[in-house]
Amino acid sequence: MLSCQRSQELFNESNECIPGGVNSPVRAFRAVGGTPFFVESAQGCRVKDVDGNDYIDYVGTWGPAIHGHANPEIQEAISNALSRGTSFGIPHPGELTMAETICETVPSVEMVRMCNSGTEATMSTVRLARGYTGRDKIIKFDGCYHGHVDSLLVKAGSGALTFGNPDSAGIPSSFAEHTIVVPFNDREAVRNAFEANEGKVAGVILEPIPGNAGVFPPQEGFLDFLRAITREFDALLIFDEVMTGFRVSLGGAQERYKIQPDLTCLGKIIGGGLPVGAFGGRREIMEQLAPNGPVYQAGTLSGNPLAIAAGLASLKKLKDPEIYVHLEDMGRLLEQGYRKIAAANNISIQLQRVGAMFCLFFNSNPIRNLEGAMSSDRERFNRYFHGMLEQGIYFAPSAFEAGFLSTAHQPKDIEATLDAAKTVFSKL
Ligand code: KE4
Repeated sequence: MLSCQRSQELFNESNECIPGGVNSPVRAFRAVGGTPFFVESAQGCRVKDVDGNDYIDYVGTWGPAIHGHANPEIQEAISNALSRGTSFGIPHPGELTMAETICETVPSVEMVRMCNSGTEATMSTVRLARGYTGRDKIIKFDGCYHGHVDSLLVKAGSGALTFGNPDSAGIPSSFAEHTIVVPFNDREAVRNAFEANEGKVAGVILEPIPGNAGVFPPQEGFLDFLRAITREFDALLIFDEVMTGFRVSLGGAQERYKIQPDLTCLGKIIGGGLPVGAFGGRREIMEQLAPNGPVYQAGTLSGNPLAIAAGLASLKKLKDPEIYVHLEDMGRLLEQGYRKIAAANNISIQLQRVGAMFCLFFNSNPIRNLEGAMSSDRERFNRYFHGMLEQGIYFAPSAFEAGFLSTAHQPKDIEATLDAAKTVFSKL
């Protein structure tokens, strides 16, 4: 049994002055039960908690840590930037370098604006799409999570879904009425939504590979269909690549699936672990942004020099193609191992993976949308989660999240994870 006395003490005290004791709901372990551990330090693919327990980490601070924790080159980049100041609110050369890097790397992006979170990025692209098209309605997919944006917290995934509350309180119905929600991978539902709202849809926003209700990849041709139907109805196609950007390939899902969206949202990996977001796309759309155009968007810390330095160091390392070969190799090793263990224990699982993002559903059917994800065995997942934690393996504390591999995960770490899974599955 893991000792968690200090974490428990810190959690009890935190609950007195932080809602739920956490600064982001999914960290609270509410879905899986128990008390979250408090981290002391992190290094490579491992995190250590305040009670001295050590875990192989498959959350990776929810995606940014693609090079593992405390990566020396990223730390050195931050340290060098730190010596020149922490924030200017004045243009600095790093912002140009970051913009050029994103434009050179993400196929559809001709111009980009930095911000401070994925939520800001998606919020801004929705406003920009509405400002550019003069239309109000947005189509999204149930189970997709685009941050805590008022108009997008409708049938959302991630923490909203985890707590069985995909629609948040505090959002006026006048906001939500402009948001049309359809099932992912459902072409007929998308066409019906467009035909029922002819001339009113500003854009379709999606996670090209949904990772906030577990992971369910787009079915063959679905993204091509969305590209075509948005053009047919003069609406914009918005890829929320906050999670998939630089994760599933250097150019993100749009490079992997060879689709050119009109706008792209980014975050996580491009900040190297520091607060960041970005959004970009076609020049004629981006030029609508203040100060050039009528769509206002701003941010005190946008383009922060420390986040830019950490992000550039992270992206520079990703230019080595061997990185994605390694991530794929580790992902395949994990996936194949889990399938063998589940079969040996006669347990039905769907291990759904695209490159270095994956999830485990306890389900006998492939998962293609939120309805499928919700039909999975959550109680069994929760027993699995705690069993693995006891064995020193940390996965996301929710059946409706993704797992992430990093370049710091080596075969020995995957083997240790599979050994733990053998023990846990035998008791599930
Ligand atoms: P942030 O505002 O949390 O930086 O990004 C929001 C966001 C936008 N789009 C996608 C596809 C995302 O996955 C996210 C945030 N992801 C969650 C994990 N599922 C962040 C973890 C959390 O909320 O604490």
